Amino acid sequence: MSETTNTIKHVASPLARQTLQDNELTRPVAGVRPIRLLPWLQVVKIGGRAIMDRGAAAILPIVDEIRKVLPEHRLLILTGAGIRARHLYSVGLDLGLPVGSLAPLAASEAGQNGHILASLLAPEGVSYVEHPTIESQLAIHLSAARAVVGSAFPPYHHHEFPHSRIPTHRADTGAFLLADALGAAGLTIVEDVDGLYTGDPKGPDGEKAQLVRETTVADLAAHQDTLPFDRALLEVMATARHLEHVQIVNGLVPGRLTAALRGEHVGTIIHTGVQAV
Ligand code: GWN
Ligand code: ATP
Repeated sequence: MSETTNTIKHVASPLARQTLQDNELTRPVAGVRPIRLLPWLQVVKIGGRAIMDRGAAAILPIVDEIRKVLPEHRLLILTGAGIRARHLYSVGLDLGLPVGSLAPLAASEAGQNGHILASLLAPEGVSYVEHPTIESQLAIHLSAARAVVGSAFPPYHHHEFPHSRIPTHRADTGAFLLADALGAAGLTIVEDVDGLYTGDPKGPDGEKAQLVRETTVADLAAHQDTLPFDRALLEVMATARHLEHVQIVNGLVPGRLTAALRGEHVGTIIHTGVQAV
């Protein structure tokens, strides 16, 4: 063996000699808070079913609102999948397709909604950017434009967890994972209701449902009723690294998104499990 080979074989690394399974051992190296990649970024998730499926009546006012806030904020706007994905789930499930086949098909519907929204914002210099571009070239795109649009759906594809027949990691979860990974300044989830209620306000007992102005992810873990977002969002919020809260707002009420981006409390604020590490 030559000297050179020996040197290469003995690359010094504090993690080389220990299992990566033991948090106690890895903490000195892995326990530091990650850096914020884009600390000035505001992420906005636009509901597929709540906003995009309603067509012009809901989309055009939101486009107008986004246009007006562009001088104040740099935005990553992410769209959900909506009704076409639900139709796809029902056809796919009827045919027995596995969840890993349904996930990318549903994701493509979120992308389509993003393309629609980006087209309407094109005069402002806004474009749809692909998943790989978000991954590696978001900074340069946001240096050229005040905002870009992308798909909120996380590209788990055939890696989607098989514990449910319907993909568990959908657009709300994808938007949060991305915003937290980027170390963004905030995430606003735009729905068609004023926020999170004690039960579905549009359900059979809707009139009994009360708006929850502020809550924590820990309290919501015990919430047995339906939610206006993917349940998996609670899991990822519990392990957040940067985002201290998200706000859910009603995108059908003009001005709510603008107010939320300015830090006003106009919907439901959910505090995450973020803590100093
Ligand atoms: O197609 O609308 O990105 O940004 O999860 O993968 O299923 O793809 O499988 O860069 O990589 O349909 O083709 O499609 O929505 O996701 O994109 O137009 O490989 O720009 O090619 O991670 O957009 O698309 O659906 O987001 O959510 O070509 Mo689409 Mo989506 Mo485009 Mo993307 Mo998936 Mo790519 Mo991807 Mo696939
Ligand atoms: P996607 O982007 O994935 O297409 P979305 O975010 O547009 O979805 P939905 O998944 O339809 O929207 O979620 C919003 C709906 O959730 C509301 O219109 C409301 O009827 C329903 N909902 C269910 N439970 C609740 C709850 N506890 N509080 C508020 N809304 C609820």
